[in-house]
Amino acid sequence: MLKSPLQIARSAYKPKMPVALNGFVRLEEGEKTQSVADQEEISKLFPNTYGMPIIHMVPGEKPDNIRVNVGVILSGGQAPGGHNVICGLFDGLKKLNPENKLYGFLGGPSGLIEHKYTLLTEDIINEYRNTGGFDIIGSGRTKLEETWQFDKGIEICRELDIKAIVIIGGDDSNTNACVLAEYYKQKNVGIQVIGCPKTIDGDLKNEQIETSFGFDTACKTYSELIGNIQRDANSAKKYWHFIRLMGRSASHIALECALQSQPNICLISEEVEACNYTLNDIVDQIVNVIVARAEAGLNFGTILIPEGLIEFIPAMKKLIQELNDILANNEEFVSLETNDEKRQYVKGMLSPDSRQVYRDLPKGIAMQLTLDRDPHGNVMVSQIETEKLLIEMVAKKLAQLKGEGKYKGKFSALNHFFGYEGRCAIPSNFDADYCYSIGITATHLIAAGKTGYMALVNNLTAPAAEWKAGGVPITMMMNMERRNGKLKPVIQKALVDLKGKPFLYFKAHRAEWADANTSYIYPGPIQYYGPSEVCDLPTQTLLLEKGKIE
Ligand code: FBP
Repeated sequence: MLKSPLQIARSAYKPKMPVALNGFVRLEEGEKTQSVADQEEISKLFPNTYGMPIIHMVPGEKPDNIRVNVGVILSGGQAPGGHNVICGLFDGLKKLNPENKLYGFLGGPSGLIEHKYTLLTEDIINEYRNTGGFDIIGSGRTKLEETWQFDKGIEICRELDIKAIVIIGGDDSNTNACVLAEYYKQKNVGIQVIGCPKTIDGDLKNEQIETSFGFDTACKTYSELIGNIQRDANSAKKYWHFIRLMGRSASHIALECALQSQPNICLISEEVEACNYTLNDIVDQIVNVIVARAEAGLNFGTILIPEGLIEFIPAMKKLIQELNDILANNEEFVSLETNDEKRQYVKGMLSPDSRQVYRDLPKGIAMQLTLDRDPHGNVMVSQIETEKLLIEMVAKKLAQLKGEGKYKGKFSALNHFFGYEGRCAIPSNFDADYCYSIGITATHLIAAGKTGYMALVNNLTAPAAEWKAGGVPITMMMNMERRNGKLKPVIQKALVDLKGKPFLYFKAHRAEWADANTSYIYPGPIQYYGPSEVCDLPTQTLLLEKGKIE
């Protein structure tokens, strides 16, 4: 594989690890656990994996000969550090017994069902240490939810003598991991399933899981780009930059980037929903800042827009919910040939309020909401160009104000979308260290015979040596939610907490960032070498949440 000088240097980087993971571990079990909500339903659906205790790992002795083959799956969107989870798994397994084998299922969960796999060797692993991307085995979004799929998994595990499957994924993929673990335990087939918390979106977190991996690197990458744009804006002083940021649902990425770069405006979807804002309210808020800055002679600025915004505007949310219910397994809809027929069909089925909202949307956006769903039934928000929609609406409103003599500035806007630019970046030290530790932790859970657990590494604002490792039962994170028109057990998504410190810090400062000549911060690129306070810094979100900064 061709490598840049930085990649060559990074292959030799030795991830820092919690002291407890340097040698072998002993598992200490805490109290029995409960799901975050809907305990009765979840406990009935997961009779074999519900209520297990949280696990803490402390230094211990080498366990007796653990001979175990493991299969690993990368699931969902790429996130920096995924390769290091696999490297940690590989090293951990070989340390337990050099005969242990690690198989990678290719192309995501479908690799398990279709029996597409590769044996991961030392040479392959060494090529991928501390690199971004998921290309070592590829990823995919196939949903594991049907028993025939689980049974295909049993077949291949028997053939390869695999005793444990590790699923590296976000909330949906770890929900699958939990369902699979329950099924295999119920069938008593001797296959353990362990999950690992991945997603750049940062929404797979809770009291135990402090952050998902990849969030750190992705936010630092986007913040560098936002900082560069801000410096350009402040130099040329002629453009308003509308920057949409990835994050399917929650606004953690937008918020973290705002904390790192201090833009003039950052929209937070969760606030939009809580305040019941309409699209017009949002446009008015943006226009107010643009007009105020124009009065001070500042016809430029930056606006961060979370990718999931559209789904959080209450009227849009209702519309999407209705669309999901109408479209779920709807063969009549699928049989319609043209987009116009589909639009007419959908319109006829919507409630009067939602029909009005649907009618008012630009055709392209209405069609995106109608047609594109991922395998989990989610609207593919990364395809919806909210930043362009907002530019159009803001320009219209400003033109109207100009006509009324209430705005004398010049509005020239540029749109950007940062998503794929950050998902495969070379992992920051934080993600490289965190992911490797997650991989090692997963091997210890496997060695101890655990199933239905997510590998846990926390205390992440301390130096890596002081991080703590363990496991958390996946059922503990679950609640019942409506998906594809049906109530399903799923891991509860962590949205931005409007009472949480990161949002409150942002709220306390945003007026000053909006008005000022410039409050911009230019974070610059991720640093891989140099002083620890520059290279190992966790996100502002984590530092604020843990009270490390005020
Ligand atoms: P995961 O939740 O699977 O980690 O994916 C996150 C994400 O990057 C979202 O931010 C984005 O909306 C989505 O994936 C894009 O999906 P795709 O890669 O299929 O375009």
